[in-house]
Amino acid sequence: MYTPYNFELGVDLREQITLCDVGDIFTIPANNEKSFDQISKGIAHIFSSGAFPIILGGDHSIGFPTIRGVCRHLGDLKVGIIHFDRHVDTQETDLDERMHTCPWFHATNMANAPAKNLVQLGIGGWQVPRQGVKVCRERATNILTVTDIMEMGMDAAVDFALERALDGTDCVYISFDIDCIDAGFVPGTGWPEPGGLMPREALYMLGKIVQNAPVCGLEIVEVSPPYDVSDMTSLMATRVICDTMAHLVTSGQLPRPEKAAYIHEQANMSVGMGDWR
Ligand SMILES: [Mn+2]
Repeated sequence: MYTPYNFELGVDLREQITLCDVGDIFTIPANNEKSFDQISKGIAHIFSSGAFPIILGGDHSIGFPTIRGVCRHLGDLKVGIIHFDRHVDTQETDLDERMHTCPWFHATNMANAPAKNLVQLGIGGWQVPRQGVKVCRERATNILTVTDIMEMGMDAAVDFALERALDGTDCVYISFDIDCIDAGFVPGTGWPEPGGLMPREALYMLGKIVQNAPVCGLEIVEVSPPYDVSDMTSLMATRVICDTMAHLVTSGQLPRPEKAAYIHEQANMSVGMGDWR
């Protein structure tokens, strides 16, 4: 469905960067904690190689182990998280497990990923668990609802997101839950929520953020092809991925002549993984 060329951005991905699909990380769906360790190890390996990681979920539980893999190679530097979603995903557990409602509780427990640098865009509607809202208040995360974004305007929302995510950090990780977009455009997801962002609004803000921040990774989650209609959700996710790569090219972040300065060769062993037992 896609060509490697984008007319508006003047980018041909296949000409301008080297792409590699490294395949799937081996997970055990019935064992979240073991799967988290597998994911962190995989991401740490790819991130420390100097490649720009783009991770395709999977549900949003992967947000914690992906960030943990990045943090493992940040030394004592810090990462801001920009999180597109309708849901806050900040509660400690769900049915006594760490799962799709919980990534940012655990990610922001790591010294490399402070809660004050977590920016949550598009939150709202009738599916935001109150346990998570309590955590957002306690940790003072930064939330803009769809109405906030409409009222302040997208450029101001982007400025806010960049200011908060980059305050004292060295790079920004983008976590894009497809359900941040209005359910009418993304039926192929587990928790479709009416009243979300329009596709062009999400792509506009994503593009401005990528152009103006040192982005260290992207994940796109909650795309469920079995629930999809005419592949429209998958097509939207593909745009998020391809647009991000193109904006990384136009902003000079890719290709990388050398490893980004924030990537530490040496693993920070205090960032635990492999500790599921
Ligand atoms: Mn969500």
